Amino acid sequence: MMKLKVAGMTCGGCVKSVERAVTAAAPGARVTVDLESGEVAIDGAAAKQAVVSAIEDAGYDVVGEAA
Ligand SMILES: [Cu+2]
Repeated sequence: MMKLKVAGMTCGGCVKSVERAVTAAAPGARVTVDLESGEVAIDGAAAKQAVVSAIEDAGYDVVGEAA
């Protein structure tokens, strides 16, 4: 389980974009996005660098790992 703190998500559309980006970078992983806290949880096999790049390519900023 990896948890990232992502800045720039403001609505349900952003949540969907991030979910899509992470799913594309980590096929088979389960993605949970908490819009309020800006936390993106990824459950399953995922390469952190690939996931971070995918989120940033989608237009959001990964600001760190969530506790
Ligand atoms: Cu949005």
